Amino acid sequence: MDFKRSDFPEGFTFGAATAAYQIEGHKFGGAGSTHWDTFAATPGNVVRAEDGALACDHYHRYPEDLDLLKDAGLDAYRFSTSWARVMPDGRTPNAEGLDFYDRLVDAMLERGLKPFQTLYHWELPSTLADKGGWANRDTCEFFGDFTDVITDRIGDRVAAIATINEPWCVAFLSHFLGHHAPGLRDLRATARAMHHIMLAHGTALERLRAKGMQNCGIVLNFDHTTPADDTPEAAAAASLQDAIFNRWFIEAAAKGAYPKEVLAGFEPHMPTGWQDDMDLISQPMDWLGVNYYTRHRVLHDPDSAWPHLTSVKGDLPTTQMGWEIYPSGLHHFLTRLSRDYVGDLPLYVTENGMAWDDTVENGSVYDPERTSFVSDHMLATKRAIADGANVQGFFYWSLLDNYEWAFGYEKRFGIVHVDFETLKRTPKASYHALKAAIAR
Ligand code: IFM
Repeated sequence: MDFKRSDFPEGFTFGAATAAYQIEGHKFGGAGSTHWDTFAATPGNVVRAEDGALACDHYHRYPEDLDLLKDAGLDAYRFSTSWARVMPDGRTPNAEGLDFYDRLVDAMLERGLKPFQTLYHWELPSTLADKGGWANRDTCEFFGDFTDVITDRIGDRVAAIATINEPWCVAFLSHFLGHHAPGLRDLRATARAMHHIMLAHGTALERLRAKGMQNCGIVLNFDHTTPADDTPEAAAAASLQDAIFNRWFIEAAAKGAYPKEVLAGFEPHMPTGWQDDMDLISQPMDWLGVNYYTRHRVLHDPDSAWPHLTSVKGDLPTTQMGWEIYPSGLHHFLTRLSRDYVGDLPLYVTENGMAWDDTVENGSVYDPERTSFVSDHMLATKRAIADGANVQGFFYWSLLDNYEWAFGYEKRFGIVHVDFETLKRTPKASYHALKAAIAR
C-alpha cells in the first residue's frame, strides 16, 4: 500500500466493518425472522434464494474474527446490533440476543478494539415489515424502543453509535427500485420511507441523548454523479440524481430541509405533517459516517417514470459488482460535506471497499486489485484531510466475505476470505498489506 499510519493525524482510527445479518447466522440465538428472510424466500429476489441463516457463523466464531481484527493492528470494529435478534417480533426483548451483544462488546474491549455500533443495518423484524415497515410511521417509535433496550445493555461500553446505515438503500433502493427488501416499486411507499427513515434517526438520537449518550451519528452513502454528455438535459438529470442520492439525507440531518427538486416528485405522497418532524431529524450529531464506493454517469430519460433518469456505462475499470473504481469521488464527498454541510464535525469513512472473484490457491488469496483499491482510497482521504476535511477514521468494508444481499454469497468484499462450505477464514494478501501499512 502507498500509505502508512503516520501519514494520518494522531489518533486516526483504522477499522473494518460488517453488519449483523450479513455475517452472524440469523438462525441462532432466538433471532426472529427479518424482512430479508422473507424477501430471499420469494423466488427471483436473491441469487440462488440465499439468505443469512448461517452466513459466516460469526455468532459462534466471533472470537476468531475479532482476533483477525486485532492481529491486523486495527483500532476499531464497526458492527451492527440486529433488531430482530434483540427483539425477535420487533417489540419483545430476547435475553439470548442481548447476551450475545454483551459478550461481543466485551470481547472487543478485551482485544483493545473500539466498538463502533450501528443500530440499524437492515435487520427489520418481519412482524414490523408485515405492518408496512418503513412506510408505517409506527416503525420509528418502535425503533426508538429498540434503541433503548440495546443501549441499556451495551451503551456503557460502545465507543460510537450510528443510528441508521445508508438510508438511501433503506428507502429508495428498497421501495422505488425494488432491489432490496421489501422489494417494492412504489412511489408512495418510497416517499414515506424516505421520510420515516430520517424520523427513525431523529427518534433514536433523542432516546440516546436522554440516556446521556455521546458520540452519536448517522452513516450515509454517497455516489459520485456526473452527466454522461454535454447537454443541459444530462446536467439537469445529474443534478436531480445527486439531490435524491447525495443531498436528501444530509440536508435533512444538517439543515432540517429536503431538496426542493426531489420534494416536487414526492410531495403528493409524503406523510401528513412531515414538516413538523424536521427539528427532531436535524438535532446536532457528534460525527457523520461516509460510505463511498463508486460513481455513476446519468442521462435524462423522458420515456421512463419520474425521476426520468438512466445510467450510462462508464469507461473506468470496474469491480466484481460492475462498479467503476473512482477514488477521487471520495475526496469530492469528504471535502464537499465539510464545506457545504458539516464544517468541522468529525467525519469517518465508515465503508469503502471492493468485491472481487477471489479464490484460495495453495492456502493464499492473491488480490492485488483490492490492495490498490484501498491504497488509492486512503490516499484520496489523506488529500481530503490536507484540504481541510476533519476525517478521523477509515473502515474497510468488509472484514469478511459475506452475504451481499440480493447477490447472495457471490460477491466477495472481504480482506478475509470465507469458504462458505467449511466457514474457514483465510486472510487475503490485501489483509496483510493493510496490516503492514498501518504498522508503519
Ligand atoms: O454490503 C453492503 C453493506 O451492507 C452496505 N454498504 C454497501 C456494501 C456493499 O454493497
